[in-house]
Amino acid sequence: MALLPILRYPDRRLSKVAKPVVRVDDRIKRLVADMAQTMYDAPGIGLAATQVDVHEQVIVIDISTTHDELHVFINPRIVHSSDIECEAEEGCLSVPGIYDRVVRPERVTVAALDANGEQFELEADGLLAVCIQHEMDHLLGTVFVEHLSQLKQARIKNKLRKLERESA
Ligand code: K1U
Ligand code: ZN
Repeated sequence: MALLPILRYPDRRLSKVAKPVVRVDDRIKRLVADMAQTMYDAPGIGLAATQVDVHEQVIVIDISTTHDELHVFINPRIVHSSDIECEAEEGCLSVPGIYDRVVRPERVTVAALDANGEQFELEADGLLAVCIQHEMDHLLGTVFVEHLSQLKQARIKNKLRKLERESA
């Protein structure tokens, strides 16, 4: 297994749209294992392949505190979203140190392939639903800060550029 470098917003590669996985083969299984290790190491509760510069539809999520409830979603599709929405605080490993509130459907049902290429469906609410939608946005080339106002986005970009200059 390997730790993969995570792209930082506003890297333009975060805007790429991921392609469907054609076959869940050894390459994809290795990618899943590396993404899980990278997520746990960060630490985070989710990671999309886009964030590690792989533009294929792969997501890993584990919202447990024990790191033993890994969800793998390959070629995920939202098959149902609730009309009721809720606002929750989000963070992102590609936007370190920035947290803000985003409004999304409260409950989603997602259909996907698992790490063995088997089809499954999962109904989620709470943090898992937020995280699934956040990671699926990454596969479409959207970072959560793009749900915020233009003013907030400009402030976040300035803050991250300043931090990058200071650490260079
Ligand atoms: O970068 C990512 O997409 C991962 C992101 C997932 C996420 C978090 C919160 C709301 C929506 C999506 C993170 O994991 S940010 C880090 C984080 O939230 C966290 C880190 C350690 C322990 C618990 C949470
Ligand atoms: Zn993210």
